[in-house]
Amino acid sequence: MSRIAIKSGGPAALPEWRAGFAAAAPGIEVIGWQETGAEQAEYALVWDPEPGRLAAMRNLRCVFGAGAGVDLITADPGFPRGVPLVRMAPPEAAQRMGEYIAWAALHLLRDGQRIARQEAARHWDEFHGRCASDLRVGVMGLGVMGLKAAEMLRGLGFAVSGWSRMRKSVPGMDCFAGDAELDAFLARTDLLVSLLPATEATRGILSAPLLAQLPRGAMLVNAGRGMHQRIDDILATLDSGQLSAAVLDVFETEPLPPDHPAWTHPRLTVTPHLASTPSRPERARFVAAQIARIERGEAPAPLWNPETGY
Ligand code: NDP
Ligand code: OXD
Repeated sequence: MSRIAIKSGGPAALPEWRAGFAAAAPGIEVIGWQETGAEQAEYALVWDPEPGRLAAMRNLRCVFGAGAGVDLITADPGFPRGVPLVRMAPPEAAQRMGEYIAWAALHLLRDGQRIARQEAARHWDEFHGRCASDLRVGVMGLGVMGLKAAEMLRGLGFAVSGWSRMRKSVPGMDCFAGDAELDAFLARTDLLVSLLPATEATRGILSAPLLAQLPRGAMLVNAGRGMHQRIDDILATLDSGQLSAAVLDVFETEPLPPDHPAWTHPRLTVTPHLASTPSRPERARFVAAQIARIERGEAPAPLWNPETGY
């Protein structure tokens, strides 16, 4: 029997993890992070392990990130580099992200904040806005999440382009690549969607100089990481009208402090890091399938790449 030690959701989440693994792979024993035997487990499923803790697990064969972004795991200077690190990627994760991005894009397109304000004031004003095909969406990051979001946005009729590190070829979509093509990508983007991973190259990328390259009145959605955005720049750019509206799901400090000005900005919609969290049974099924691959001698996927940092 294999053992998996879990640090995700705290002790209260353990019964659900246990039920998920019992259904997906009864041969895997689930051990809480603080329970006896956790240090001896062959597998770990973690969101934010304490520094040094994974390195102390001598039988460790594979680490599973509880999320797609594994930055809180790799931030540990003692992270055991020789052990494979698998990012969380059940099919439901990309689907959920696509749904969130589609919701955010439609919310911005149809001015959901104005609708909510009018409703609160019982004010009947039949305003009319743009159509999806009028809006050029640019997706930064064309990985598991970005490609699915782009596909779903195109299905809704948005004109979508994308930007990634290495060039992609996606039928029906203009694909830009690398720093050299960032300006051209931004210049044709009315709605910028950021689904980048947290790396040193992407830290603070959503700051005033980049936002200034968008057409005036452009809109922004960030569901990548809070470290990508300079929130003061975003608020100032909303005030100046360079950005007309934004939806942010992620923040440098989470939970966002109650007195943070982002909560009350009239053209900013804040969501509490909920863009895509697959259920525990969905994640248990995905991890169980990866463990089965490992135990058959096959490589799990998708693996975090220490060379690129994502
Ligand atoms: P992937 O690793 O699959 O994709 C990352 C994409 O970003 C790739 O297309 C990559 O380019 C591109 N990229 C990376 N660095 C650069 C760079 N310097 N310049 C241009 N492009 C770059 O990640 P996922 O799609 O699975 O997830 C993306 C992020 O979304 C996660 O890291 C996480 O932070 C966030 N996330 C947030 C969630 C939420 O609930 N808010 C839920 C899930 C994920 P290339 O293709 O060339 O390698
Ligand atoms: C993730 C997240 O990376 O939820 O999966 O942020």
